[in-house]
Amino acid sequence: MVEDHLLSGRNAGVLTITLNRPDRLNAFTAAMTAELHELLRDAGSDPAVRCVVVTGAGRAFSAGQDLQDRTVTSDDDEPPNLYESLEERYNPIVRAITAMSKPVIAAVNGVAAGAGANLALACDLVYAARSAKFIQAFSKIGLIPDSGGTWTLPRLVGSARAKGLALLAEPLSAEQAAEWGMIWAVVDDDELHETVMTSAATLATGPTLGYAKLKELLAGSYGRSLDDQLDRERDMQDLLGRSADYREGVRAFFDKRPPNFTGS
Ligand code: T3D
Repeated sequence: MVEDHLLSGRNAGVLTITLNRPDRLNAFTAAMTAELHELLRDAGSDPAVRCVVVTGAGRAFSAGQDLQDRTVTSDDDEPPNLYESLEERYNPIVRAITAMSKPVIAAVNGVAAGAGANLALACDLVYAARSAKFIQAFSKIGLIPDSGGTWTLPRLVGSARAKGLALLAEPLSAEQAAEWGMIWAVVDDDELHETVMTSAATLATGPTLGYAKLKELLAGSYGRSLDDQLDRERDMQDLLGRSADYREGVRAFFDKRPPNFTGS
């Protein structure tokens, strides 16, 4: 049974998913990635979920792929099918996070290595505990950053730093990651949970439709000209200007009270 390798709980519109194999630093088995994908997909289509938090149990966020599931130690071993592993396991998770029409927060409680690091970086907001580290561990085992790493890293930190991280596979401290703009914030270890849950509560009561359109616009912006992007901002704003949340936000402003957004 994989269920206890992933814990999930919902409270006031926030779905929290906890990677829970602490003795293996929450390394991913095939069953875990399948279940994580299913949870994310379900969260995406459940209107009662308005924010998702992903975190890890124990001292790690995740050490990436479980290397004990890879039998490559003898020359006679058949190579594992990594095409299939990315196509069917990791890529769908990254797509589910980035395409989800609601915010996804990574609460990086400890070391995040390999796919563990890049799944965290695919999230919309990344908070890290001060003791956490990010490691593009791939080159140590002859691989390249996957789970979107070769796309996400240069966009977050620029090409020079992306190359350094990927080539050298050295641990990057949470503080350095925040300084480089790779993550949103670093907080003291004992404040991580509360800080993340406060943000999650804000997002879960925010204008969910607006957040969805924001994610869509930002994600697509890299491949577009400013001219094209201006047109799309115009179209999105036109749509959001007709939403219940816009009406409520403006009313609340004049009533001098907090808005009661429904996400529609
Ligand atoms: O294969 C595919 O499907 C392709 C997709 C690939 C995606 C990937 O993620 S590839 C990258 C895989 N991950 C790694 O290469 C990271 C390997 N782990 C480490 O480098 C280190 O463990 C860490 C830097 C993350 C943490 O170091 P440290 O010193 O804090 O802990 P440790 O002692 O190395 O690990 C603690 C235990 O967890 C240890 O087990 P033991 O000796 O106590 O029985 C260690 O073997 C185990 N562990 C850590 N990472 C993994 C793991 N077991 C299996 N798979 C792991 N990835």
